Amino acid sequence: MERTLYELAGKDKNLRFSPYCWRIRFALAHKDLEFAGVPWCFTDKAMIEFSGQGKVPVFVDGDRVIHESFEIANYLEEVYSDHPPLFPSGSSAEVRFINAWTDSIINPFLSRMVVSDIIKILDPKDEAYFRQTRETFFGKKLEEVTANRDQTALEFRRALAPVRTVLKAQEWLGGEQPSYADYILAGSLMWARCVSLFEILEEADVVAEWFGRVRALYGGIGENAARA
Ligand SMILES: N[C@@H](CCC(=O)N[C@@H](CS)C(=O)NCC(=O)O)C(=O)O
Repeated sequence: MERTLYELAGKDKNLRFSPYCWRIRFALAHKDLEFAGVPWCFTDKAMIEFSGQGKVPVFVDGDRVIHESFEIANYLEEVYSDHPPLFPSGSSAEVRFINAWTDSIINPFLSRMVVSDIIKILDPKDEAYFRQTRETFFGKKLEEVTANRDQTALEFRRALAPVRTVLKAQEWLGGEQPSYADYILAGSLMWARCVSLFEILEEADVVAEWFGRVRALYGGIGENAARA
């Protein structure tokens, strides 16, 4: 069966940088499922019109079309139940919290550190759209949003305290093996890593060490990913 993942890309079509698409990249690798990754730009709305909405990831599996990363992960778990589990406890219910925490706390921190770098890696056709929508959202210029990023990085690292606590007790957020919980947070960190050279984590941090372990999984798909 043919599987396709529509993924956000920059002017370099190999540079795939959406946090939500990275979650699904890792999830598909975990399940050992082959797929074609189709590069998509913010202004390519018509390309994914068939999904009934305007955001990626969009995952097509034969005649099934799914959007929303968490829904895609649930779909993969249900349909490919004989492949390694993304939710080893048998339910995605608790992981929904990590998804919500990452989206509502971690992603805004990351955005305040790297949003002005994103515009530099975009396909030129996306630049005006990105600047206009994001500057309306923040109520200021992108460059002003990241102006205090050294300070933001300190606050961000403090916000990772619960992750640090867990990783001091176990190797992965999923326990003894990586699970979708790992891919949620690592997907967001991949976003920052792919678009910016700004150091969001200190090297000696257990979170940085864990992120290195996630990047090394599945032949190093994270480690070897195209970067700015
Ligand atoms: N809750 C969605 C979020 C998807 C999302 O926001 N995707 C961004 C790319 S990172 C997007 O497609 N944005 C389109 C736009 O801003 O026009 C998920 O988890 O899949």
